[in-house]
Amino acid sequence: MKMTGGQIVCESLLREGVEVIFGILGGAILPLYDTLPQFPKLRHVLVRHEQCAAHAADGYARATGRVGVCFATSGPGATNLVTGIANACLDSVPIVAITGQVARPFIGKDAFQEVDITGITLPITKHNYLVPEASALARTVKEAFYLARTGRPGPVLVDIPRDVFIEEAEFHYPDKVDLPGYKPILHGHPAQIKKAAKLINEAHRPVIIAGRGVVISGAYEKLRHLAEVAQIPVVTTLLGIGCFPESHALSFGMMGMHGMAYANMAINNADVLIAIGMRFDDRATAKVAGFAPNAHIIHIDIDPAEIGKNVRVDVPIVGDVKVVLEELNKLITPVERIDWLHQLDDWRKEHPSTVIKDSDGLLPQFVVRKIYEVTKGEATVVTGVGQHQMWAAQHYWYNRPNTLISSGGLGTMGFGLPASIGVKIGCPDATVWCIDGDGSFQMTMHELATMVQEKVAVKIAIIDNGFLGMPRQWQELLYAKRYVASRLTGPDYVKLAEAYGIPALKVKYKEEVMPAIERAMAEPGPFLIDFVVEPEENVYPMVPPGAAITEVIEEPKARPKVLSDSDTLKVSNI
Ligand SMILES: Cc1ncc(C[n+]2csc(CCOP(=O)(O)OP(=O)(O)O)c2C)c(N)n1
Repeated sequence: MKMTGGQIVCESLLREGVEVIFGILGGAILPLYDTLPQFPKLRHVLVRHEQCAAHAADGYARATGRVGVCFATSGPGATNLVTGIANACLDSVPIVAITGQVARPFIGKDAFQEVDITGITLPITKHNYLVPEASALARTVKEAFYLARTGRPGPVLVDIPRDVFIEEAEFHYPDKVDLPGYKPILHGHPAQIKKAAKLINEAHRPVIIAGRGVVISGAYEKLRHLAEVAQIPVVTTLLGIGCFPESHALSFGMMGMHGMAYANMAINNADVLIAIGMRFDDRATAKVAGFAPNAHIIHIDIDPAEIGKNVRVDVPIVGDVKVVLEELNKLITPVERIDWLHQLDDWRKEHPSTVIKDSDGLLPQFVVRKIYEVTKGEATVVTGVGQHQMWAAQHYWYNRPNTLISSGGLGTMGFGLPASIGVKIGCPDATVWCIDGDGSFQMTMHELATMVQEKVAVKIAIIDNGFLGMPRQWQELLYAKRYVASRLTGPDYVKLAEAYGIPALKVKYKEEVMPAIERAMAEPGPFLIDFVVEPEENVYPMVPPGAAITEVIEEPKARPKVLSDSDTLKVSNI
């Protein structure tokens, strides 16, 4: 059957099970938009900035486990996607970005709105394509989705010249892809799995570090089996949060720069570390030289490029986490580890890390905890980047995968609001809270309009400290309180929300917190709360940059009045 290029793209998207596209139109991609009404099963969500189309597709993909899709026109539309694509790349999120390009005769002529988007996105996509003719479209879309979701997932960009959308070609959707150079390894090497099992069975102080790979491969049950049978404590990376229930007795919280002190101590004292679907990011490991000095390290990851990249590994296992754990679990002997688990519990008591101190003022941690209480831990929390992101990770406890959705690798301020739109559209029955910083929110707050137009019932909590808080904290602790360019004003967020048609409240006092959250929950549509919190509250524990994972600054008993360069770092070795 003959179809136009635009029709082929839409039909191919339907064949891939796509239901939602986030995007903004423009000249080069108009012919594709013109065909959309012929495909009513494809819902198009008009965002207000293409970066947010990519973030919404990203949030949708993380929350649903499906591939997120975004559209943008050539030139500025395509370049606006770049941050969102890089964000998805660093967090291994499967998205397919379709961009319009200038028509073929204009390519290379610096035509109006021409940029080399395949060149620009080469290092931040898993793969990208410039499609030369309509007859190549179906195969290309098929490959793009296959590449995005298989192996280590990631973003794929398909750039399509305007005249290719108009050109006609025979439509044939391939059953399978033929990519000879691309064969993700799913099964771990049996000899390596045996070695790993021996190490685990002989270990005295083993620790599991679980990362986003566990979430991606859906290996929660296998992970839980391993932990329970071998009685191994589980710590997670930021993006691994929720892959192991945080209410479980073997859960020892998030590790790393703002992780639980006791999680870092567990790692430092481990004799065997089982790192599963994580990549030893520097925010997780802190100074590599001081990382787990006494441990044999087993590293299971689907991407061979991650093995040995950041830390030395004794037993590398390349494969899909779920498939490898299935095999590994067969070789694990049940054991009791009373001493090790007691020791960890003692450390947890000595360094509790999530106690919220008494304060007359409104503390951000208190706000997060109250959202946890009102939502009974059942919400999906989406964050921006900064202190509030860490408080959302520390003070809300997650028992299900994909319930904390946050920008880990790229650390993209502005991710929260658009990603929460994608999450809510992907999971309409979920209660979705966007816990955002006032700085992060101001980067993408125009997406309130998208929320209203598309009737997306996200609840928004702005942790309004009047600062770009995380760099301010660094300035306080590392730059003797020289607050250069970190003070931040903002609009009246209540009036702003109301101008968009969203009901909103400002909260300044502790007593107002619960009623406001309850009011937001009772509202059928979106709701915004501006929580005006203590401006100079810090995130603890904190491993200062350059320090080892156990060189932790814990919550000080009292804030020093004046900090000088020499006494800024009160680091204690734990
Ligand atoms: C796009 C982008 N620009 C700059 C930064 C550097 N940065 C990290 S956190 C932060 C401040 C975040 O402020 P806010 O959203 O208000 O959150 P808070 O730390 O106050 O909770 C900045 C500027 C970043 N991560 N992303």
